[in-house]
Order: sequence, then C-alpha cells, then structure tokens
Amino acid sequence: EKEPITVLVTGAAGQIGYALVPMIARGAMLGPNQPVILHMLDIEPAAEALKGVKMELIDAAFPLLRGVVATTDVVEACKDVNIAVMVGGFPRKEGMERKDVMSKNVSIYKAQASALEQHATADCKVLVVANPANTNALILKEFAPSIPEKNITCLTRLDHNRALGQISEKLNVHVSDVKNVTIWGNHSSTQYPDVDHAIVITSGGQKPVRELVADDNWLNTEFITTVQQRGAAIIKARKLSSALSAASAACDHIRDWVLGTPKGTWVSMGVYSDGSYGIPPGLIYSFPVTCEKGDWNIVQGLKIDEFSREKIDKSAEELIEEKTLAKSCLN
Ligand code: NAX
Repeated sequence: EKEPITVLVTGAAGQIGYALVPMIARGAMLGPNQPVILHMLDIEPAAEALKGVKMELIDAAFPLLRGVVATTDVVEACKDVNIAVMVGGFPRKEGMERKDVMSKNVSIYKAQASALEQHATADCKVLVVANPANTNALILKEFAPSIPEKNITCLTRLDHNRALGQISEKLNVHVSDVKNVTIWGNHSSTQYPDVDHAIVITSGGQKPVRELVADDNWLNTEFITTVQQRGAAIIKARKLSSALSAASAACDHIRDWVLGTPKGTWVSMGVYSDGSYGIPPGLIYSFPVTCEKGDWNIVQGLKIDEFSREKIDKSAEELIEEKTLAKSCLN
C-alpha cells in the first residue's frame, strides 16, 4: 500500500474548509488509491468548531483517511506536510480599507511562510486560496525562500472552471469536452478569461470555441463579465461566497499538478512569472500551464491579439499595485 500523503488545510473551520476536507478524504485531490493524513489549522475563536469538523471526519469513516490533526498551533499544523492548501485569511469586511485587509493578510502569510519553511517537507507544494490570493502567495514566497518558487501557487482554477461551465451551457455540450480556456492575471475582477485558443472535443475531432459560438460579441463582453463577476453573483444568491465550487477547484488544481494534465490540454494556475508573455517577473500571475510529474510549465507561443493584450496587461498592473501595497504593509 502507498505511504499516506499529509495535506494541510488552513482555515479548515470555515466554509470552504468544511467542503474541502471531505473531498480530500474521499480521494478527490490525490486519487482513489492514495491514503491521506489531514492537518487542519484554524485560529482560537474557531477552535471548538474545528474540533466538530474533526469529529465529523471520524464519523464519516473515510477508508483513505489515516489520521486527522485539528490544531490552532501553526507549528504542529505544518509538521511534515507534503501539500499545503492555504484557505485561512482575514476577510474584507464592510467599511474596511484595502490597506487594512492587506496588512492583516501580510502578517498572517509572513508567519505561516516561516512555519511551512521550517516544518513542512522540503518539496512541499503550496496552494493559496485565501484572498488576495495572488498577493498572499507572493508574500508566502518572499518569506519562505527555501521553498522552491515553483512550489508556490495560487488558485485561479475556480475561474477557469467557471469559464468552462459558461461555454458548456452556451453550446449545450458536456463541460468535460470544453478545453483550453485560459484565465490570465489576478484572481479578481480584472482577470481575463480568454477563449481564443479554447476548443470543444467533437465526434470528428475538435473545433474552436469561437467558431462554434459564432457570436464574438457575446464572447467579448457578456461571457467575460459573467466569469469575472461570478463570485459576486454567488454571494447575491446564497448570501455566502462560493464554497463547494472553490473546494472542488482546489482539488482539481492539486490533482492536475501532482498527477499531470492530459496531453494537448492545459489548465490555469497562479504561478511565479518568469517573464512569459511580457508579464513582469516577480508577480504571481495566472497563466495557461501544463503539468507533468509534479511540475508545471507555462504554455508557450500562444498568439495574443490586441484585445487580449490590453486585458492581460491591465491585470498585471493591478498585481503590481497590490504588491506595492503589500510591501508598504511590511514597514
Ligand atoms: P470563512 O470565513 O468561512 O473561513 C475562513 C477561515 O479561516 C475561518 O475559519 C477563520 O477562522 C480562518 N482563519 C482566519 N485567520 C486564520 C489564520 N491566521 N490561520 C488559520 N486560519 C485562519 O471563509 P471561506 O468562505 O472559507 O473563504 C476562505 C478564503 O477563500 C477567503 O479569503 C476567500 O476570499 C477566499 N476565496 C478564494 C477563491 C479563489 O478562487 N481563490 C474563491 C472562493 C473564496 O472567495
């Protein structure tokens, strides 16, 4: 039998955490034959609730679950972790300044970066979910210099999956037959959901999404804003932010990263920019990536027209601003 993999979930008593931990324990993240040990971290005010989640995990009698640690101690939480999913953070509350929220998250991610660096396994893979996701990941990277930079990523897979969902609904095709959309940039409303290279698998092969939709106006306006604003639409409907879809996307992100993307297809991940597509190095930016043997690579050579270029750059500019704001919080 395989050795268990230890997965840390921070903010595990929250809404995404509650949806995510059973998915991991059922094998949705690492596969149906991979035993897992769950480490769940939250803060003192949520300690009782976290205990309750642990009780439910035990009660669910998941065959793959080989151990559960529920703790408010960041060192205990990070100990020997192979995969860290960072969902815990400080949410923006009504009337709060952007700078105040940033400042809270900078201090959380700075501290947790050090704990991961010191106590997690040397090849630990990190996925930041908590907002501002790209910039929290960047802070984590800065303060965990011994973790390889390729191991620190943020979640834009939910946006990617939302884009697949919109195309599938529009064309009335299976969502699993829609491939190669790209989310560029920040996990925010400046993100750019791009269908220029997207395809639909058909009985005879494949067809470009632009050809099948045959409505550039919809693709260039409503489609983009629907994906960009989907989080707000969920809050309006549910009075709570996305949780099951975010948890599912986090599993997709890690699963594809660890197990690989099928040949000829890519996914979107927030990763440390190497300057590809003119995105300044030193930002965590969402790119199209393929994964193989636990390693991701940015898809190269995609044609970018003027319409896309402008949107790709705009999201990079927002991330530069966020980075400046985050830096000002360090002083
Ligand atoms: P909740 O408020 O339900 O849960 C957050 C949990 O984090 C709480 O239990 C809280 O006590 C805990 N927490 C706070 N500070 C912590 C710390 N220092 N260490 C450990 N735990 C800590 O929020 P939820 O709806 O679960 O969302 C979690 C985060 O995901 C938010 O930042 C949210 O904005 C972000 N999202 C990111 C998405 C993405 O695609 N990247 C989509 C969904 C979601 O909006």
